[in-house]
Amino acid sequence: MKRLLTVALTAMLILVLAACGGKESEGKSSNGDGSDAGEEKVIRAGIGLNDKHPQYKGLLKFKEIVEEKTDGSIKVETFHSGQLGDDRTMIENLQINSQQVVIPSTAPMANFVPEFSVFDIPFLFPSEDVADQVLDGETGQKILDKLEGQDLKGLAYWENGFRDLTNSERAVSSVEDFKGLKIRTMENDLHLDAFKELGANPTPMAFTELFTAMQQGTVDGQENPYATIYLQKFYEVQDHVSNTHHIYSPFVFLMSKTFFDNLSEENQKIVKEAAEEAGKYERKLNREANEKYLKDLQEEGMEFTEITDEAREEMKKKVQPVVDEYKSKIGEDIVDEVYKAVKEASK
Ligand code: KDG
Repeated sequence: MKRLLTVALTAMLILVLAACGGKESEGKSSNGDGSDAGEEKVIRAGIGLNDKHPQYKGLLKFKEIVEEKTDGSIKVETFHSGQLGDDRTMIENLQINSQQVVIPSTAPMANFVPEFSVFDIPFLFPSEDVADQVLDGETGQKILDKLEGQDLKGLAYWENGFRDLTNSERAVSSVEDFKGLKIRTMENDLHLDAFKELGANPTPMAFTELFTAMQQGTVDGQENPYATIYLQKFYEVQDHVSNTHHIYSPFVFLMSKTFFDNLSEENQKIVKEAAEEAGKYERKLNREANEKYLKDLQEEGMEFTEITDEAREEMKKKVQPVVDEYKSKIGEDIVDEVYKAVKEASK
């Protein structure tokens, strides 16, 4: 009798262990039958911007679609304002699957996949429409695919937008006015070198540290789209805004590759399509926001300086040596391919 009991207990133990062990490492779906049925999964999704920003509204849309289409078997927990860390930290969280989604700008992504800097070449995209065509096209996908080697899955491109300069020192209307301005840039060498070439004194810094740095005067200024400048209340610590539109910043919707690979094909399709659909929604909200907020910034007392086409052309010429230098660092082929795609899409 005792022997029988031992055998039964051992068998049950093996069964339980097999069931637990398989959950994480087995790859495609835990039930081995291609479905995740009965298995609840949680996506922890974090961003750097606050809950007023179109990026967060887009994330709530992603949550809504995923939870609806999976009948709640995949839950999405959302965190804003850098609650899970700055962009670099959150990207590293994805690599160890302690977080499952983050949506950073392409600029900090270049520290993980250098080719992402191609999208941060100053004055590359003439419009949002051209950017959409290139990013959602073959070239955009080719660069997303390079993330696999970093244990990251790129599911879609969202929009941060055209970046404009603000500062607390003086109105900036030409290259000369950049001279000696202490500008915070994102953690991206191309951004840093471009602002150095313009004569400014740039500092790379995480977004989570930016407001305090401006408040304490550690930096004189920064550059972001109007929606971010307004919704993050930068007008409380900045006096001047110029429509430099010097770089179009895409966001990249990233997922942990381990988490993605552990989903059934059906759920992989759902999260991919949800990221794309919510991305289109976010872009629309973001463009309406950027339209609206320049006026609101002026109502909050910021002085707006219109950059003339000549002055913008002067800036473009001034940073060209840096762009030429980065062509080889990013990869000649991919840079040529993106310029060709921009030309094509601009027709
Ligand atoms: O959530 C995204 C932000 O963390 C960041 O990418 C915003 O454009 C940005 C910046 O200036 O850091």
